[in-house]
Amino acid sequence: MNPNDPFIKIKPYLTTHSLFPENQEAPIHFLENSETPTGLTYRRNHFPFPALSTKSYYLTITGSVKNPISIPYNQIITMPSRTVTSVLECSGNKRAHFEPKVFGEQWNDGAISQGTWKGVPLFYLLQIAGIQDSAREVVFEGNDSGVKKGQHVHFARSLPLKKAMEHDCIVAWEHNHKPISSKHGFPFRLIVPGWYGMASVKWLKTIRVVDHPFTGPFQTDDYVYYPHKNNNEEAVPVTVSHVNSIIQQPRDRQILQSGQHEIKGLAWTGEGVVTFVEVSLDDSETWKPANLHGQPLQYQWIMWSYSFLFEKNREYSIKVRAYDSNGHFQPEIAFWNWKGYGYNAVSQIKIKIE
Ligand SMILES: Nc1nc2c(c(=O)[nH]1)N[C@H]1C(S)=C(S)[C@@H](COP(=O)(O)O)O[C@H]1N2
Ligand SMILES: [Mo]
Repeated sequence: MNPNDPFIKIKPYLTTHSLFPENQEAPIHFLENSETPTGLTYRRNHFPFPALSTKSYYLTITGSVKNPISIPYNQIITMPSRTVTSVLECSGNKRAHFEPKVFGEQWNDGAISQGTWKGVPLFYLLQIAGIQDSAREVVFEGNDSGVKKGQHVHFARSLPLKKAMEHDCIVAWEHNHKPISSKHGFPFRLIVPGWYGMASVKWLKTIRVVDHPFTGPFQTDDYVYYPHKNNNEEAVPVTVSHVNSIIQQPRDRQILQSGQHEIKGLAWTGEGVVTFVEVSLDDSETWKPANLHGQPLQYQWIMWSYSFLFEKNREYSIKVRAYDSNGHFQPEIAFWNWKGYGYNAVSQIKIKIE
């Protein structure tokens, strides 16, 4: 069998954690600098997939607004649009690396993908409905539902009004230049670039403006950093994605021949842009700058690489950390919280040279 034969397809797949609901990781070690193909985009779900059709689909905007409205699908997709290419990372990404370990989906490094989303800015829809002066937050309700802590609930999340009015928050109907696929939120999905994935509500059906803080279970129970093991004091909501990176090549515990090898991977951040990435081959004693491939762009990951001459009969630990334009960088030890969100410690692998 010739692996270069164009009729033999050799390609990466998703890694399955659960099927009902579906939770699968992207093959992050094999993703390119560009858009993640839809079929390789990670999947993170709390409930079974809803079955929806565009024929009678309306998006409702209600609550503390002057003109509550329901807008049909066909009308929404003719509205002024904005296109954003953005990383979407689950706040539980890399949870499996926490020490001490925490309960929850044991994501490794692949609960993240990059995609291009097209939709109408949320502020445009909110202006049509007319926000009342008492408004504080905007609640987004998905069409999927199930039982959570003994109660039947829909997946729902809120944004502070100020965040909701930012121009890059969109109600998308296209993903990677096609109608959003059924698993990723068809027909409408909120996209909040720069925030962890839970903010980007799939299968959006209702936008409700409220004059009080929203307290649904996915807002005040899940997606909260609880820094203490035995109590819920000093809780902070999960919002912006932390600066982070991954080493794609070599793979952890790989055995290589001596000589020059390229270390490469991706780096990203939620707010601002990645400014530089550095590599250490001596357990954090000295750090050398990696090459960044291209210009860092807001919301997008950037490829980095570093070439090194590896000596025979040795083991190497390779560490990588990214910095962003807001002065944030990956810490040696991640901020531990008992629900296991926002892991972004220095990326680290070990390799052996024969
Ligand atoms: N309606 C709805 N929206 C949702 C979710 C969900 O379960 N239901 N999961 C959230 C979480 S936690 C993440 S990380 C992303 C995952 O998006 P994806 O499956 O398209 O990658 O969607 C978010 N939006
Ligand atoms: Mo998530």
